[in-house]
Amino acid sequence: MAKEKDALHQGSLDDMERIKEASNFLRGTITEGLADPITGAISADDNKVLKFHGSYQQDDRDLRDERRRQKLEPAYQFMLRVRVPGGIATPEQWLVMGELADKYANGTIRLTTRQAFQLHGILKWDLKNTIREINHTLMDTLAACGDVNRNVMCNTNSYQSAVHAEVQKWAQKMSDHLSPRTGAYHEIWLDKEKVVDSREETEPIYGATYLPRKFKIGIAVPPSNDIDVFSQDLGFIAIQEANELVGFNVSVGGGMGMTHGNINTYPQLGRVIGFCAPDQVVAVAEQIVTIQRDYGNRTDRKQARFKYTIDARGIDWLKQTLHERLGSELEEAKDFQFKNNGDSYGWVEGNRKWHFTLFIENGRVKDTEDYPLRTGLREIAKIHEGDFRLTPNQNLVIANVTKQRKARIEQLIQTYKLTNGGQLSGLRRNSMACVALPTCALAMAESERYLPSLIEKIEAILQEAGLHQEEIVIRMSGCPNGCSRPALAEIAFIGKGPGKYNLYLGGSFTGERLSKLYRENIGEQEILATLRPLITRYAKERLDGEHFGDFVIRANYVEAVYSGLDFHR
Ligand code: SRM
Ligand code: SF4
Repeated sequence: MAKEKDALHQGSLDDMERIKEASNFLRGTITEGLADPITGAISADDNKVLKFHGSYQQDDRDLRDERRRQKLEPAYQFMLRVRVPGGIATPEQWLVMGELADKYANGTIRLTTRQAFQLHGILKWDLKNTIREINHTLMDTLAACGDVNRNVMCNTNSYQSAVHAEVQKWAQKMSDHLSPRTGAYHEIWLDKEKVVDSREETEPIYGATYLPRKFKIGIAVPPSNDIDVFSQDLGFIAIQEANELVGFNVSVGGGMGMTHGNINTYPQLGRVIGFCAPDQVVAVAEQIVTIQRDYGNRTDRKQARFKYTIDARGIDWLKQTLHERLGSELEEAKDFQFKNNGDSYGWVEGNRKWHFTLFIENGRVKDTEDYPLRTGLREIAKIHEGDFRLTPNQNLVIANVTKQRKARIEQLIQTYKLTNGGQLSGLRRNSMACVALPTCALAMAESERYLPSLIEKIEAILQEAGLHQEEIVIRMSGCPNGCSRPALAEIAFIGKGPGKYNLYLGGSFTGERLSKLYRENIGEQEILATLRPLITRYAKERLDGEHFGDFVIRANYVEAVYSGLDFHR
């Protein structure tokens, strides 16, 4: 243990550290808990270990009061997150996710803000079968959650150029390299025999107590910052010269989470510390992860993310430690330019194939009476010979469609009236909301179920101002954990209580600046009354090409924030 660590992190270890240590490389007593017929839940400790296996125990919060009245235990159910590195899934995998959603979950598929699948509402008795069936499709849920490296994000458009495709491969390599090595997953879910005595098991990168906190990596390919590279603990920015990938700028210490009222917690932007060649990228990732493993705060989980490790010790300390561990120095960072952090919709041609990006409101794939989205996508998956790409903005690309197959897919898009982003307002096209109620245990307010109707009301204001097609990034999170990355949005809402939100303004269209608190604890009427004059003035006074987030700063509504340390000032 390093000396500096002792000096900075006094106090007893967080209870989660005990749980990890006692779990015997993520086994805990999950198997026993799953077999217990008395309750639909598992123990509190196992629930924490279960996260490393990609699942959270939840209860339907819509039913909580009624069940309490009836003296029943909460309606326990499990959320399952399926890792999809870089967001690429085959049509077969898509079809299986749909089948599992019907068979075991709530009939919907959720595309997440980190390009993964989620199923909600799985009962304890069905969890094992669901994971097994996911495994049969060559996907897994290991390390989708927990104190490990999560789903590695990557620009979805690997068809755009050879560089995009190469970058995707590095994302996969990093993901594989940083996957936990424990046999627990196979033993618990796949009934695999113990290949080694679990007492002799090792985790070469993580060790027995894994990381102090979750860890996130993403690779952006400019000019698109679709993965919000500066929100990642570790971000890579692909640098091209003469259409060749020459390497990556390395960004460290981004993160979105905070706690209301606790100014020691804050969203932070990643900082670019240098440049590495492509074949160094896995080593850089490993060393950064081990630095966080060794120096991250294990006494206080609210201070345990990598951003706080860096902010406590300084960026120069990090660079020096990284250089020592790598045995070489990063080169000076290279120039790059981002143009946006959203998706563009509709058909594009690339690499002699066609690709259709479909807007999926808040990533929820379900059928409603007037919008049979799930059925439409299922019918497409049945005939699709390419693949599906889950975007970092909760949308979907029907990718790698041959010229011959395009007409049939287009016909299905028309038959099921699958919404082409182009028909929507610029605000909706750039919107994201986290899951929140009824499944998220941490939600303080609605998000996914509310943002669409709020946008409708803001759209009316935009329409009056002649700005219906203006691209504005709007995001909502049901609590300050920031799962929809609201601190990077031009207009952001963070849940404070039922029907009440803090309104933040001033993020940039490219995801390179944090937003700032503008109004606290306001409901819908006040939200609309607050936004109306801003939007009207923006329509009249904006400069040529000026984005809304830039305008609210120039017009002095909020200050520009480039460091999380200034977020609460
Ligand atoms: Fe998240 C916790 C959903 C992306 C920051 N997040 C949760 C939990 C598991 C709630 C819980 O701990 O009980 C939510 C489950 C809700 C549900 O019912 O499904 C949840 N997070 C999600 C997803 C599904 C939101 C979505 O609408 O897509 C995203 C899944 C991503 C994935 O596939 O891996 C999701 N979460 C994010 C992001 C965005 C990102 O990673 O790009 C963030 C902000 C970036 C970051 O990590 O700093 C994020 N989630 C959090 C945090 C705050 C962490 C912190 O630093 O304080 C928590 C709470 C925690 O970890 O204690 C959290
Ligand atoms: Fe839940 Fe909060 Fe994340 Fe929304 S931001 S999914 S409410 S933890």
